[in-house]
Amino acid sequence: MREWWRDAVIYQIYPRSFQDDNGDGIGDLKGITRRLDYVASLGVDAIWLSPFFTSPDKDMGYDVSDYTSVNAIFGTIDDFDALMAKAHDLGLKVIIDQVLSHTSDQHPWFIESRKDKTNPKADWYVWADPQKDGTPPTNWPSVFGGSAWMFDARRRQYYLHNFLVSQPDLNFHNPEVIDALVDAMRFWLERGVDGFRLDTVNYYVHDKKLRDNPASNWDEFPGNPYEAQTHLFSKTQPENIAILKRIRALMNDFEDRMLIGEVGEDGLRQVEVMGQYTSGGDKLHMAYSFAMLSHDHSPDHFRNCISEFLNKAPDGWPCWSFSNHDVQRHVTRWATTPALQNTVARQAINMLVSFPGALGIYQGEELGQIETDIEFHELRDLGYIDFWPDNKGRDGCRTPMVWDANQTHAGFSTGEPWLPVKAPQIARSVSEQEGKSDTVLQAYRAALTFRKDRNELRYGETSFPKLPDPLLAVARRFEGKTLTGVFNLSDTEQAVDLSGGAILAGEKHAALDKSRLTLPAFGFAFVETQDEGSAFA
Ligand code: TEU
Ligand code: CA
Repeated sequence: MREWWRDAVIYQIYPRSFQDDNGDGIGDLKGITRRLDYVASLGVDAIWLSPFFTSPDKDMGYDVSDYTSVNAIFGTIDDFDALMAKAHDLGLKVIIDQVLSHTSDQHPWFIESRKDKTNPKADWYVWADPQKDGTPPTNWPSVFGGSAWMFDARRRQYYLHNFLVSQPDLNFHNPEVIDALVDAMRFWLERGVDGFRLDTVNYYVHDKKLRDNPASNWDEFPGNPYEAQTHLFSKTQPENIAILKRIRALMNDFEDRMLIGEVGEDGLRQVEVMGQYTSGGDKLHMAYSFAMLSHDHSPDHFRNCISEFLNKAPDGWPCWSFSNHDVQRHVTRWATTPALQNTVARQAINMLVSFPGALGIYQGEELGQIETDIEFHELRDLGYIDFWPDNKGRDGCRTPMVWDANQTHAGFSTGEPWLPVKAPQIARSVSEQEGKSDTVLQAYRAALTFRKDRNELRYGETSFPKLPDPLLAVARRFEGKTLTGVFNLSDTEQAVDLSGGAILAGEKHAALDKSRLTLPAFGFAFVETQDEGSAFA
């Protein structure tokens, strides 16, 4: 039998915003446990929990100050065990986030490391002397803007932080660091977690020689900006492979566990690194793609993301998703008018289930949730504060789940929620959709059931019959049958002629008259054909 993760649908839970149980306005583990029946009812296979570890929450848990304890605002380790037991009872696998690339500056390791140059943890982080003129050791940029180096007055050295200043990077050239991280991971494996999502897995190792990244005018790589990306010295170094193998060996000591690495790279470099990290069966099981988190909603884009991966990494494995806690919600990104938001949401899940590999769903997208407008006084995510208001940070996709439109704060909390619960979001509550046909929630359940029922979508070989823009066709062929998803990625009606013998299957937002398939704005349909037959005339 095929491993469980290969075609798993993974539901991402952002603990702060899922369900508050004790009324302090912040979601918690008990709250999640309470809502797991709902999660299972969607037909997903696994949950991925964003970090719930002890943390000062400068980056909302992605700045860990103790890898093996539960942040008191989320509950206790007993609450976690109870959550996992309930999830397993419901047949849900539990994947937890591991933020290994950096710690919080409040982690005891860093507090010790920064004391002087000789303490036992002195080399656990990436310390380097200033250049002669006092400037940072390299030109490496932080993802959140500015230099990736911060000067520390006490050591009179710079330390590396690829993200916030309060997220110092661990030194993966030091074997003691890797041992300590492996121990922390073993702790959770022994507790029974089914897998890890490895945060920023391509940032673990930096260039030991501290060479500058090439200039951003790409002069060295004429005509090919993607080529230039391979020469960044701040991330994705060759030594990373050995570390992934070490972590994989740990996983192999346990049964049926899985590693999914978050690979954030630009352009074609994305599929290349995803392939490198998942091929060979001795590194990551799969890689979480950033490619479809973008504004690009063109047929070419989706076709390229997938076919590039299949071509470049035939034995690698992808996980696709459209939304997560770092990006604007896809309905907001892709709907051309508010009236089409639900239509886009319905099309999106049907498109997602047509893709080969594992799939990720971000809490609330099954409601067709849209980005929340955030005012400055409501801002909590400080990552992009230097860019306000051009970049309003990531709070707009992190506002609480809306359960019941008739309860205070839509049933998320009896207290004041840490991020606002606003009317446009409340209108999409579970209570407004549950039990009704013609809702986004119903479309999600139907699409996930369809994927479970149809081996073509789970195991089928993938090809992309060429249709004129703005139509996308994704064909999945298995044991003599082909299911072809057809998607109109525009807000104007499109039509296509089906071949003789083609029939429609599953949900649709389209009309068939004789052989003519008409797809309204953001419409879709699945076409079933036998043998080698093409779906289109
Ligand atoms: O996000 C990683 C992230 O933001 C980068 O991968 C970035 O988008 C990319 O490299 C651009 O090229 C993860 C978490 O999901 C996020 O919430 C955290 O803030 C971040 O790591 C730091 O831990
Ligand atoms: Ca709480």
